[in-house]
Amino acid sequence: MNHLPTHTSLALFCKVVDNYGDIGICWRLARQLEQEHAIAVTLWVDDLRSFQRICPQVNIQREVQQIANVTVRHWRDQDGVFSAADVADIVIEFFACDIPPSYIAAMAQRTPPPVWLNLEGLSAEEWVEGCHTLSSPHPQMALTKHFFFPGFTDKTGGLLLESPLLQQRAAFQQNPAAMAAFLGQLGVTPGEFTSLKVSLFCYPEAPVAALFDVWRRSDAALTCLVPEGVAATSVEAFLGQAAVAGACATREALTVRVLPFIPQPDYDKLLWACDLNFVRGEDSFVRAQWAGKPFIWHIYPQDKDLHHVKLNAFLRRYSAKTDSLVALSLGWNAAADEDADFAAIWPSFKTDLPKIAMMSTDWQRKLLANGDLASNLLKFAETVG
Ligand code: TRH
Repeated sequence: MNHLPTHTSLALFCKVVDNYGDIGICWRLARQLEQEHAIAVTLWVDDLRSFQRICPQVNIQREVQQIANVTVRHWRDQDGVFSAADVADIVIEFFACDIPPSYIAAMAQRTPPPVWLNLEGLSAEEWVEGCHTLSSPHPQMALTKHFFFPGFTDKTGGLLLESPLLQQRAAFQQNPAAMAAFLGQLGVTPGEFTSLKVSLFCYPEAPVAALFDVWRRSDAALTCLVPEGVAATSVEAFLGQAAVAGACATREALTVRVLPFIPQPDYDKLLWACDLNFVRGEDSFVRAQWAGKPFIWHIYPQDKDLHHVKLNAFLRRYSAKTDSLVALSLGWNAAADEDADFAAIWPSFKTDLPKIAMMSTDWQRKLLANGDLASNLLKFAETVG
């Protein structure tokens, strides 16, 4: 086994393809590597504006800035010129993004060459275990890249989890006054606090209007908290006004309240404070699993419905025995054989909520046994020479 140098440096390249997930994951990983493993991290980001939405300290005008002890560099283009001295001990490209050619050439000139990893997207599919840590030699240069896959088993890299997160969550959830104060700052009233609280984060295709119809006719009050810009068409139709932060309306049993898009740590608190979370993509999906609350996943849509395969792979691992959860998940993602009948699915799902909450705790125990992604990644980097 090789050893990483005492003051290990790491460059993480992040291209923001769409939305906030890519930068959300990279920023989380960068902070954790710095804070918990004393790694000198440089995060290269092409889209500072998206980064600023989840991390308000970002100054979109600056080429280089320090945030939470991480060096953040604006990755403008592929034309940068680099020498071996610029190259970090560990180089990570997120989700197969192309790092600048001159940086790769400088990597080949460095002695020793850096550990080069491609951090892949999360999937519960079985093939992931076979591809995790596979190597790919560069066709021309004396460099080898390794694939590193997050995942749900001990044959993958695990999931991102900061060491203090679960303790912070438990302290927050055991303190109803803190939860009420947090939601109060977002405009939630004491009456809404005692209703069934549901956070809603999804892609535009989600059948939000259909679910709103069912929730309106519920026998108990339900408050849906939705960040500004999410499911805007259905939210506006329900509100009868623009879905700007602070907008709110109650119709029959359902209150819909629009929240501002909040910084990442606050988004965790929102997940911890709600009784049910609708999440999407990768990062909020993982955070919902650490929140220990029931959640429904809206998966990022892919061509030829490839995402349905991924959704089913996850459901098989997570919830195969809870029919209402499977039915709601498939219906929410338009992945069922027939059109989903939410009026039938919702009541049984609601009845199953306590059982699903207990299942979340068991699930967490399984995930914890896999270790966390940042630690697993560094352990692997030590073995690569
Ligand atoms: O933004 P997303 O749709 O990202 C997705 C996925 O990462 C997907 O895998 C990728 O291929 C695609 O983009 C292009 O959803 P995700 O992954 O949940 O990321 C959202 C981030 O935004 C997450 O870090 C949580 C954060 N967030 C806040 O910080 N504040 C908020 O108010 C909300 C709603 C989210």
